[in-house]
Amino acid sequence: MATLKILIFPDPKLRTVAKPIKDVNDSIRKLAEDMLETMYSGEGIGLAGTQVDVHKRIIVIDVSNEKNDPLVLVNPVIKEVVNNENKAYSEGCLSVPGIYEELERPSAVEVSALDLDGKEFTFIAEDILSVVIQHEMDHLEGKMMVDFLSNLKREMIRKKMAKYKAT
Ligand code: QAP
Ligand code: CO
Repeated sequence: MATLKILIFPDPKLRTVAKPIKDVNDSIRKLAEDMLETMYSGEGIGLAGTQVDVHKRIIVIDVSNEKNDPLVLVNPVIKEVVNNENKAYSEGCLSVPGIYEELERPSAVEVSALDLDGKEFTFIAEDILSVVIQHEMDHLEGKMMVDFLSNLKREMIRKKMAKYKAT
């Protein structure tokens, strides 16, 4: 296993739209392992390929308290917003370290994806899992949580990140 370098906002590479994975092979399984290790070592609960400069449609998540329940989604799709009620969550991002902002998103979504055997599975995600999946799927579209904030807030975060990078 290996930890991967995480791109930090406003790196333009974070704006890349990720490509579908055609074949879930050993190199994808290795990538998933490395992404999980990178996420765990950064004390994250979600990470998208985009964030480690691999522009393929893969995300890894673990919202368990014990950090022993990894979830890998290949080519994830939101099939349906199950609950049109929006819910506010304080979101963070490994690509925007030290910043947490309250955002509103649909509170439940039906998701389908491939697992690491290339098999399709479908489930309903609620609560924090729903938020993290939507957040990580935005990364695959080159979209980030800072895009939902005011220009002023985004500019402040840009300055903080310049300082962070200098450390
Ligand atoms: C997305 O983000 C998420 O600032 C995943 O200093 C997070 O794992 C969606 C992290 C929360 C909804 C709620 C952030 C680690 C991890 C930081 C993460 C930091 C260290 C963020
Ligand atoms: Co993020």
